[in-house]
Amino acid sequence: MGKTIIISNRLPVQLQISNGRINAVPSVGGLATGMKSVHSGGDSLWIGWSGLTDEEIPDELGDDIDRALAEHGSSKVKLTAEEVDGFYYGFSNRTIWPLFHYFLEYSEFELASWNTYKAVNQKFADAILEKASEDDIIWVHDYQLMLVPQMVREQWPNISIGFFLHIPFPSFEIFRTMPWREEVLQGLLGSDLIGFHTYDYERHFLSSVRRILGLEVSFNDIYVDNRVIKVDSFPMGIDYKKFKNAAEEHAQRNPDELSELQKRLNKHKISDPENKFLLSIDRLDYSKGIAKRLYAFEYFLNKYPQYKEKVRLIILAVPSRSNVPQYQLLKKEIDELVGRINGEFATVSWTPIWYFYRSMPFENLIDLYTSSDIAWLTPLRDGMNLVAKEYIATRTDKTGVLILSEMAGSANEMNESLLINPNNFEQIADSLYEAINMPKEEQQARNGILQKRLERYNVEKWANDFMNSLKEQKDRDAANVSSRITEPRLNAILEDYKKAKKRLLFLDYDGTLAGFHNDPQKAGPDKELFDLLDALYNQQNTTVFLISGRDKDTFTRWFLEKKYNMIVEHGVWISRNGEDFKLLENVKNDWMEKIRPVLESFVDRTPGSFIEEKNYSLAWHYRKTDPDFGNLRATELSTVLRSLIGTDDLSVLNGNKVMEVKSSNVNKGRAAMRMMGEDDYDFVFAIGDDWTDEFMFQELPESTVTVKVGRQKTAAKYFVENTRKVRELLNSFAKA
Ligand code: GDG
Repeated sequence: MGKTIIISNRLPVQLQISNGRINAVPSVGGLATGMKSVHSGGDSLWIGWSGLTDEEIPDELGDDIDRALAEHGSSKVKLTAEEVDGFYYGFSNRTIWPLFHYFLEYSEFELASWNTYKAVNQKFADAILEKASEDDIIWVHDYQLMLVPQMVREQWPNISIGFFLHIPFPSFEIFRTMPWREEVLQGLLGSDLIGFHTYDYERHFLSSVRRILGLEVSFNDIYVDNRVIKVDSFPMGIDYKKFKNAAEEHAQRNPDELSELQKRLNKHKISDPENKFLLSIDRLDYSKGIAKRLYAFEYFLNKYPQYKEKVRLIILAVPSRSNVPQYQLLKKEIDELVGRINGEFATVSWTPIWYFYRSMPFENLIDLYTSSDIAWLTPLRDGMNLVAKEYIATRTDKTGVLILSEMAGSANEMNESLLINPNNFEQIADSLYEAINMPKEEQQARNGILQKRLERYNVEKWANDFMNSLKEQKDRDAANVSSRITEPRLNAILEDYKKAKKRLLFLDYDGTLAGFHNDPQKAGPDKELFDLLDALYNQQNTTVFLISGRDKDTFTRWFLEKKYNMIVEHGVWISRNGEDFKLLENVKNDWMEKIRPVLESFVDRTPGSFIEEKNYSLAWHYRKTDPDFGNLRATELSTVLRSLIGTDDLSVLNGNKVMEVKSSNVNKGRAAMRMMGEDDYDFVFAIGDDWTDEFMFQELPESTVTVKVGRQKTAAKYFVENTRKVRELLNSFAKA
């Protein structure tokens, strides 16, 4: 087992240079704490940017910095000021951050910063390739590094990579506006496991993967060529004990041990015990909805004037990204709003808002959490929001009310709080009223449940769950790989092939010999395929059948003059040596008149779908429809058809983006078995990609070499990844 490598934009330590000496101080942020169980001992390495640009690091201190970082299991990626500008302040925070938080109007699509983002992601990937090895486990964090997984995968195909996104993943409608959406998705798909805070972000991501890349998704697995990528939600928790213990310790302090801030807070409490403190803590970021909260506070004071002089709003806005223009504008807006509201409502003995624009030490954070009767957190969008969880963890006597925006990821797990829509001032004002008047018992009942949950699913559990899931995914992959046609396995198959006296091959066409096309008529054979089939067809002692669900007219056009053996419409028709197609099965088609109008009504209601009419079957194709809508309609159609056909001799086949109605006595397995019975074959081979090919895999005898194209569940013995690999395999037969 290798090491664990963690990669994030920033390292979990801060560098301080004083008097030419370097000091590395561990950061106290949630991520750094959460990763403690993963990043410990000598078995892990954290790679990230140190926070100092190349220009800020004196040449002579380079080695000292590396040594200081190494003491904390960290290693730095060097970035110039220009790179930080384009990569961090540019693409990360002026494109991805606003877009992923639904602030479309703030998103800038600048080619130059995208290029810097790519180049810097490559630097991070290179740092991994330099410091890690292929048997290590890599965990990449957050939106600044979305291209890193694929960059590493290209060099190390078998490496285990997990990615966690700490911010929301937006709906497809938002994500699709980004010019480089394909590259970003491809970058992420270099991972084995992709984690999000909530199921909503997960399904938005899967929807983009299907719609933008057209990839096959089954539940939360994505199939990409030879890999299966798992997508899951892991709601991040907090270091519960740390906050609980700090609050307990805080409660036991002597008055003279209290911080200045706490002393001041207490003074106000004592002078007016009825007065309620409302607390708002966030980084100063437009996604946090601070300005809107101020407007809502004004609305509340007007709606419930009896609370003038009875409530006080404490706002801690932590400076953030202050060289991005949007943040400067926001700061100005908030400064002015606080001034205006205080000006409007203040009395000689009361200032409604206390506003702090700074970062406070941990101790003061605890002062604020423990002193506030209500935590009022109303982000417009927030990946998770840890402040909400921290507030609850510090409420040692279980009192206190949390008012939380339903747009925060944490709202999913904090149902016992008062959930609000941050745009609904009426609801917010009423929730503040409810919070102020909530009986103590009710507060304690709600918080008791919340605390239990937060204590159990803490940040350590979050990190361990993610790592375990990543390891499981690798094991699952290894188990799957056991059915891959490896070099030795191929050699063994080829030996049998050569030794055989009579060989019989069944080759499915669409998705096997040729890739899919939105218009099935355009997916015709190419020169390379003809050459391959000619070579097989001309081989001694070899009978080759193209076996397909296609109609006979198309195959007549494509292949008849080649004289290949063909079975079409799943086994209704057969043609050998260039003869016209003959019926292989006795089938009826008088049912079509009844079923066609049903399919037509589905075509009318499902844009992009169409009917393919064959002699003895009707197929409803939906490859070109919206994937979710298509699947929904397919399920609906399946139910309608099943109730219609009842006990008739018809069956409904669910193929790859096609649903086909046909006689139930026809399928590829039955047809293949009939061909087998015609001679004494000692090497039988069947290959196909779709559900309809499973009939062959199931019905042909055990000794058959059955091969599935793709990684879906199958009765076949082996799999190959894609049509290119199919052709390689058949080429090796042709040369045997
Ligand atoms: C991103 C996502 C997601 C705040 N002020 C001070 C201070 N803090 C600490 C809090 C808390 C953290 O900062 C803030 O975390 P949040 O989760 O609330 O928000 P973001 O910084 O936007 O984090 C977010 C998170 O990543 C994790 O995945 O939840 O949605 O946006 O821990 O305690 N700490 C100190 N002084 C302060 O003034 N010491």
